[in-house]
Amino acid sequence: MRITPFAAGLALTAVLATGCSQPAPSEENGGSAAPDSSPPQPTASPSVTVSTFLPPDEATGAFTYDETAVPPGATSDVQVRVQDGRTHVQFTGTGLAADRDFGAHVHTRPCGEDPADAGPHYQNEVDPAAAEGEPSTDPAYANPENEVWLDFTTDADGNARTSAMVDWEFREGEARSLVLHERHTSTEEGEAGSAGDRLACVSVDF
Ligand SMILES: [Cu+2]
Repeated sequence: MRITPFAAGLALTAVLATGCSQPAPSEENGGSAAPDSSPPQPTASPSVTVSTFLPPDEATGAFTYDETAVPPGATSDVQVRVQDGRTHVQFTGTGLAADRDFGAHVHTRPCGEDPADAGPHYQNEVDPAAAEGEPSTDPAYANPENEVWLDFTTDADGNARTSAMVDWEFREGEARSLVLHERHTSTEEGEAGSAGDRLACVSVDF
């Protein structure tokens, strides 16, 4: 059987109909037909670490030390993107305690069964006064420009997304975890950078 002009016309109509099933720009923009004026997205693709929090005796990548604040099964998605000498870190959590404040920082060592295993905060310029067991509390060094702070508050469903941007890059192999703490991070002299107990930890090779 040969394809009649009529049949070809039907086929073309079907293709056009399929094309029209894509969301029209006016739907995406909430009814406005104005062109999208946002700048182009960065081309550097992020490195992504997705983990599920588990108790220390079962965990490999993501440890919970407080199962009320971070129940087993809660998830972590950490995305890191480096561009033009700047580093952008984004954390997305699900299944966490609802409507709760958390402190969060990038730490130097991988997580372990002991919350202390993650070591101190990663600092771009390392505080010369800090020592093993005596973390930096000098606001000149323990601040969100010299460290990566990702403090957040969960919503009513226990979800959160937070991000930070610093104008430097991690030294390779020296930033190995993201630690979640019991409260938002202090900025005061003598306790800058402290955020209470370590509730959970995600190993990330930043
Ligand atoms: Cu911390």
